[in-house]
Amino acid sequence: MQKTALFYRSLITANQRPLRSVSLFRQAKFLKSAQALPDLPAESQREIAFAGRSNSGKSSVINTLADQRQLARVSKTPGRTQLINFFGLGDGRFLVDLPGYGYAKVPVATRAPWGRVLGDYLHTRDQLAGLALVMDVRHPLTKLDWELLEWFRPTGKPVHVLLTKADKLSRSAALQTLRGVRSTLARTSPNWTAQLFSSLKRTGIDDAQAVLNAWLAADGHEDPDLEGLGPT
Ligand SMILES: Nc1nc2c(ncn2[C@@H]2O[C@H](COP(=O)(O)OP(=O)(O)OP(=O)(O)O)[C@@H](O)[C@H]2O)c(=O)[nH]1
Ligand SMILES: [Mg+2]
Repeated sequence: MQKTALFYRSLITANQRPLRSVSLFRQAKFLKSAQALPDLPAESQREIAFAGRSNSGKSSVINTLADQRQLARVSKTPGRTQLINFFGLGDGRFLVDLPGYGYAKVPVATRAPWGRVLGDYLHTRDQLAGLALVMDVRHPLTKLDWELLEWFRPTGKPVHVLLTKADKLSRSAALQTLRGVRSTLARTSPNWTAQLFSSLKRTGIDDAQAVLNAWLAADGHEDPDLEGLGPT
């Protein structure tokens, strides 16, 4: 009798337990690469874009969040991601891997149109819920990062800075950088936040997913699947 009661209680607990945020990102599947704004998928209802300098680690962040090794293409050669790559999470939600900026060896003729497409995407894409801005923790807030932030600011949408490759610094140096970046961002906009991340060491995943999940919950309503997943 007692065993039966325990069995039913375990069922209820399992039902009430919120889905781990990780399950949403694990569903990521490549949908398409877009070269221009008309190519953007119309079926997207809500998406998060990953921007940042070339080689900062954007594609690696997406792979780490999705817990998949080769979802987004990672390379030692800067400028690898050259198209706007869409990864579906189901239910009209997407992660978007953007081409990196600041890679000087890309010929200007190639860079200029990309600048335009990216700029227009960031300004006009209604479905874009927020921007995950990836920076190498050793080189945060470069001039080009500020140009992007200033470009994005008029949208009023949130920005979450992922200071990645945190494994390259000692813990105390990384934390010192984080404190500096946070206070600089807070002086500029109340909805710009930052955290440490490492794709190599798989650190910062829970914090990043909590922020991104909240953005993906449609229209600011709490997604019932994601309840209780506040920042850790
Ligand atoms: N040590 C360390 N290396 C990393 C980390 N994340 C990425 N890298 C390395 O940094 C390089 C660039 O990573 P990508 O993820 O391809 O960077 P990206 O920003 O997508 O680059 P582009 O698409 O060229 O703009 C690769 O050699 C990765 O293995 C990290 O957290 N720690
Ligand atoms: Mg990339």
